[in-house]
Amino acid sequence: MVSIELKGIITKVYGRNLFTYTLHDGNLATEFLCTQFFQPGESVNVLCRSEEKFGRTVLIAEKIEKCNDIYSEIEQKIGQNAKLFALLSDSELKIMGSDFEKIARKLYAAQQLERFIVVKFHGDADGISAALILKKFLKANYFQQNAAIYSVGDAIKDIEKIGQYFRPLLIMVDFGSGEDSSRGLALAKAGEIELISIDHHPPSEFSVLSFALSLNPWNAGYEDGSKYPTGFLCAMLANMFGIDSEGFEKIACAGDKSTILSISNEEKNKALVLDFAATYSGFGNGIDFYLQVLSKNELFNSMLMQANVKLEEADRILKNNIKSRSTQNIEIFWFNLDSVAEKKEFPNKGKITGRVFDLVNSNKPVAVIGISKKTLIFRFNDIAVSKGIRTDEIIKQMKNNFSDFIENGGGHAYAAALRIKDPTTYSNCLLKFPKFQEGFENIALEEIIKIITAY
Ligand SMILES: [Mn+2]
Repeated sequence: MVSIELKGIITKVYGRNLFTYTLHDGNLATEFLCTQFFQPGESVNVLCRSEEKFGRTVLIAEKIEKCNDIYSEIEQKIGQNAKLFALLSDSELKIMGSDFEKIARKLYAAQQLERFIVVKFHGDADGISAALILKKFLKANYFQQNAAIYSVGDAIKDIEKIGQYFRPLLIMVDFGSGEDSSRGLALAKAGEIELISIDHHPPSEFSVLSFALSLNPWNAGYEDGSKYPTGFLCAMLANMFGIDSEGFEKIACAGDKSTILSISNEEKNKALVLDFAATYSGFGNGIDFYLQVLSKNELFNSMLMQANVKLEEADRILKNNIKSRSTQNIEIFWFNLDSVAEKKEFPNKGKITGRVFDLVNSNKPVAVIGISKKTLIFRFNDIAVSKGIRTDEIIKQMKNNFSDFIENGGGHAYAAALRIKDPTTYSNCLLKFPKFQEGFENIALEEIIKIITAY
């Protein structure tokens, strides 16, 4: 009789009275049988004997006991064993090489250890494309996140649902980096959910504290990290595993208007259809729906047609409603979003603001502001940004000047959004500033124009 000693993490268990376990020791996964019950994720020491059973050799535990938690040790060993391809040496993101490698090794180990992995992806063309690329090499539960913010409510739901699994891993794709997500993130972390961020939105110092790892070009000191969409980052990650991203990163670029890759009309249409489909798709939707949309010709074409009809309708209303003011430094355009945008309908406020931007953009500095009762949306051109007139800067100043009325806000240098509270609900404020009766959005607009023209 041969005795074998094993030490590692239990990754799988099934059976009833006689349990079949899979144990990973960092190099190998081994199966053994045992009558005692242990949870997946537990660190154990096992002494097994090998026996001929059911026509094959099986290992049966003679002695088994829990040992000190050796999870990190095993995770590291497995991660080191991952066979990865190096990032392309001519890649612009080469200086992020070690960030890519750390994430790749962590994901590989998580997968080998059968951890419970959840991928939450932003519900737009970039977020969806990124998740579709991840799905090619990462077995996980994929859920759509419609808001760009990871709220306290999101965190509590996650702790309730996924916190019960052993070492749950939550990957935030294309959202959750802003300061407005920091409280939700801190809560999820405290709830023992390990958090990974793959994103290209400027990260706030408070959010970063909650991430075990993050893959974000801003962290590597790029002046404009936003121009590398999340789908592009995921494609590079896939390549490290030798997986072909099949061009989804181009759809991501089309969706986020990034010019780092050349984009065909077909890819633009795909991005449009994904944005269209995501608008109508409920919270918590999985990812398979989008694969169907992209692969079924008739469905795809019908959605493309409807999206274009909606955009043309929006253009018609917008053309007569754009107001503008020119100064020496910049041309400012604004328009009322509420006249076009309908709740939960395509195009959403961000997309509409993008349309107006395309209509008025020129080779001079241009700032476009979409105004609605609760939200202000900004889209500035790169000439404005190069002069330091950045949407994220405007938002920072607005947060300072009107801290009582700004609910949250954030975004990239070229595009950002600000949510405002209704000041008419503050009676004190109305006494102090009777002008607020006319609507805060107008006062906010005046203030923003003041800030922009001061540059
Ligand atoms: Mn994006």
